[in-house]
Amino acid sequence: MVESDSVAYSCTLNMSKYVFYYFDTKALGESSRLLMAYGGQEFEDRRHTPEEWPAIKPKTLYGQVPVLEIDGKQYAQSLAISRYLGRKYGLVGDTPEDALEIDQNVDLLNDLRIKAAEVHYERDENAREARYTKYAQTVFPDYLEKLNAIVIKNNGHFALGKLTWGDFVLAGVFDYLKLMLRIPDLEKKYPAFQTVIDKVYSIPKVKAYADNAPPTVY
Ligand SMILES: N[C@@H](CCC(=O)N[C@@H](CS)C(=O)NCC(=O)O)C(=O)O
Repeated sequence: MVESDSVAYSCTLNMSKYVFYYFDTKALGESSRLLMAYGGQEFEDRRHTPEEWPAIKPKTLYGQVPVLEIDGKQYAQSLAISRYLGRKYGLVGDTPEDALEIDQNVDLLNDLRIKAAEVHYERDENAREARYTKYAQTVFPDYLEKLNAIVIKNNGHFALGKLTWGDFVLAGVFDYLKLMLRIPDLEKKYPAFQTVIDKVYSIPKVKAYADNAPPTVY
């Protein structure tokens, strides 16, 4: 391969166009945004307003966001997208069992997220408050204790004792979890979680993205 060929090849490799569709929140979208920042992947960060959403929804793959569009093809499901980016950037460990360990921990966190969402998005106020009281006494503490133990065992990471895409999922969804769990000082109650968040946000490319991202509550 002559030098001019190799330049043309590397340009072709880097030319994929990434567009990320989500709302103007971190919630289920931030882990993928953080991972793209980590990987140095330029992406168009489309943040839809609730008013725009009804017109966008039918054009998305499964009627939901986040969606990552790569060269015009859409991919859905927040964790699948983050796992894909993790694999792309060498953040899935070295063996299938490593990848399994990350997946199991991410799925545990996602189970908690789904339980919290069951409460948060319940429209009937009485049902919502009754379920919150029940889950806050039993379900939430049990998940939080397990997740906390995982991070302590992994030296301030979410799996494998080192940086993986799981760390980005925990860091990205944390503010959303705090809101839905109604625990604004969650990181004070479980300082291990803050360690994961700090490790992710102190990576220079991630920090540069976060410093320039629109501020959002969750
Ligand atoms: N399992 C999906 C859930 C996606 C999801 O619930 N997206 C919400 C926003 S967080 C959404 O698109 N809501 C608008 C709607 O369903 O119309 C994922 O992880 O990506």
